Amino acid sequence: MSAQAEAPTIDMDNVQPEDHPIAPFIRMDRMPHIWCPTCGIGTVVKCYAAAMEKLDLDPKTIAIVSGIGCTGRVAGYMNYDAFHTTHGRAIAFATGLKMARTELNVTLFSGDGDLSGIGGNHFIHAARRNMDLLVVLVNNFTYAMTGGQNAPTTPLKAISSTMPFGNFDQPFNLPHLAASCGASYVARWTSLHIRRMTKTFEEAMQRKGFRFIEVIAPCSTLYARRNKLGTGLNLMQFYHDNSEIRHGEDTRNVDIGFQEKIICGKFVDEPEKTTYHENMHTHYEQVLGDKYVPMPPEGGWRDE
Ligand SMILES: Cc1ncc(C[n+]2csc(CCOP(=O)(O)OP(=O)(O)O)c2C)c(N)n1
Ligand code: SF4
Ligand SMILES: [Mg+2]
Repeated sequence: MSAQAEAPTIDMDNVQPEDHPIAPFIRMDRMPHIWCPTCGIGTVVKCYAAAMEKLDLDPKTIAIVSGIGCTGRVAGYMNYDAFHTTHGRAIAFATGLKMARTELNVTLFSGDGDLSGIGGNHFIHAARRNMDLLVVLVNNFTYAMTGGQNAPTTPLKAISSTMPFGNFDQPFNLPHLAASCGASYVARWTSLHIRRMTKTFEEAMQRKGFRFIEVIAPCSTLYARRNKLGTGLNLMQFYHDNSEIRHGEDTRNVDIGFQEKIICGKFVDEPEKTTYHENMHTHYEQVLGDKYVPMPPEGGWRDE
């Protein structure tokens, strides 16, 4: 027998969708999904599922929340308790869920428009409170689902359906927005960084507080085509050639310019930073002493 184990052979003629390694994490009855070929949103789902496979957490302790948009569809495809909420209200909904069911590990997936446009106010306050939520924002530089309008993330000079002569409206630097408001974990990857993104999801799931992960994944159909950036493969090549990993970089330096270098990495990681719930309990214990009855009780409401 050779020292190296033989690789299992796959009978390609009889492979079923259910044989895919991430199938247990996906609602396979909802396939095919709505996303365009080469869209990066599916890659984000794949990386999250791969992280969940490694973590092997009790599915009953997981909840997924999304707003509205192409990215907002993620909640409907994940095989967990999931909530497809209204446009811009994913963080507000997730905050309420976490307040009532503290034992849940709540992950949000939503778009740049949903979370930083109409939902921007909820974003800054949840980060300020270090609310215990994992927020995955797919930044495709546009309002994709509604036709490629200018978003608060559209790079200067980029063309959108509402800025046909190029954008002059200063975009957000989202990692800096999150970090400056108080998020305890901030990272950015592109949809090319499959392994790093998966590891970041794995790590962030085990942290507490407001954890913000931005994934750059330009909409190939509306943003890339309109800006003549080529196919999905060209976008991957661009990320390959123009991403620079700078862990711990000051978030003031991670702005994104049109077709300019994309700074990626883990920028903030403060595992000891206290969360909203911890601050609340500490405060009431101090001011009320024995009279304080934590609600919900420690460990949450869950009954087996
Ligand atoms: C209150 C409200 N306003 C507007 C809309 C229309 N709408 C649906 S999705 C969307 C934009 C979504 O953009 P983004 O969050 O970036 O998601 P993407 O489609 O780019 O993934 C808008 C404006 C809506 N559904 N509800
Ligand atoms: S329109 Fe853009 S963001 Fe939406 S699925 Fe297609 S490529 Fe993805
Ligand atoms: Mg978008």
